[in-house]
Amino acid sequence: MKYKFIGALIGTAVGDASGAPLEGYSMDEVNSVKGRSDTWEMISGRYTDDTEMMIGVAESLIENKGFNGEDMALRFIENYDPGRGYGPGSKEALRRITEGESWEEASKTLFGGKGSYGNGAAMRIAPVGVFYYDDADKLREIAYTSSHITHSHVLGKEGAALQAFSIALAVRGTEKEAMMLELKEFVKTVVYKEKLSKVESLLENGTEVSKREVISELGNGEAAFNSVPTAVYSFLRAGSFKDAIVYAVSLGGDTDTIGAMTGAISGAYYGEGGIPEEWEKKLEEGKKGRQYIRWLGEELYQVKFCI
Ligand code: F2R
Ligand code: MG
Ligand code: MG
Repeated sequence: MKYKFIGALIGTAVGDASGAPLEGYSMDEVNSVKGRSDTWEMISGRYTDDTEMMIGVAESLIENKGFNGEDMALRFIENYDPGRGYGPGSKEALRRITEGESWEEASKTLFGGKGSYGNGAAMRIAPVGVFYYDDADKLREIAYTSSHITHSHVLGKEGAALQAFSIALAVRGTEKEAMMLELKEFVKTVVYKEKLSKVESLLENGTEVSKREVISELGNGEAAFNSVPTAVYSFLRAGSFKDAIVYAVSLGGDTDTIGAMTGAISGAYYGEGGIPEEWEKKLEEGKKGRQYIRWLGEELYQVKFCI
């Protein structure tokens, strides 16, 4: 179980770093840069906003032994490094909180008052998925409220909850074949129900499915509903952590984020031992690098089971 907690966090960072140099590339551009999928390696170990925000979520859950919105928002602000490539909505929400707005209010005014449905809440959710893996209602509540710091649109929050619940099922060791049914029962919005039905049909068609069809049916963009189902599909169709990440990144588009989310689910499912050692070792070191992320996974496990 401990290695599943660590796996989800390190998996986020490895998936993020694997996709980061290719973010925004089309599928054809990715494949011309990376070549044959069986020879893929990580180009760089530098992570982006996806992992930096995930670190903030983990730090806050550990320190508070559960969710504390004000503290989590402060962690995001303390860790914020613009060089990691943040989405404009998240940047604006954090700026507003820095200037004194409450974490409950700051995200509500974004995008003409509709709030963000970007994937920025889902990409950072791994610590919530592992910490609340055994309680689906609590997991949904904390996924929604932690998302709200930057993402107040229901589709942004629901994307984060779907991603967190996928991670929870992976922690529980649910058979892949049984996951689809659980996920379809879990989601509440029509948009995600329809996307999960598409995931199911694509899986039924097995290896016949082209990447172009996957991109057209599920998406590969920055909206949560165009990337969380794609990560779930990338995990479910693959037989290993490595295959899942290589496939997710090969679709192009929001490669770091689809990589991070696929890595979180796969890391929780296979455990840290399923992550290629050379990929994990390539992750950046430094103050909040590889060793620190591993430590956060261990601490989350300690807080969950040993305190
Ligand atoms: N920002 C980036 N990548 C671009 C820069 C990378 C470059 N390499 C660099 O280093 O500078 N990546 C990160 O952003 C994505 C997560 O975004 P988040 O946090 O959800 O931000 P935001 O702005 O809230 O949402 C993203 C976009 O979605 C559209 N959108 C969201 N809500 C909308 C609404 N209600 N109506 C219309 N559009 C909406 C907008 O286009 C948002 O900008 C990740 O990829 C992460 O890696
Ligand atoms: Mg990113
Ligand atoms: Mg991204």
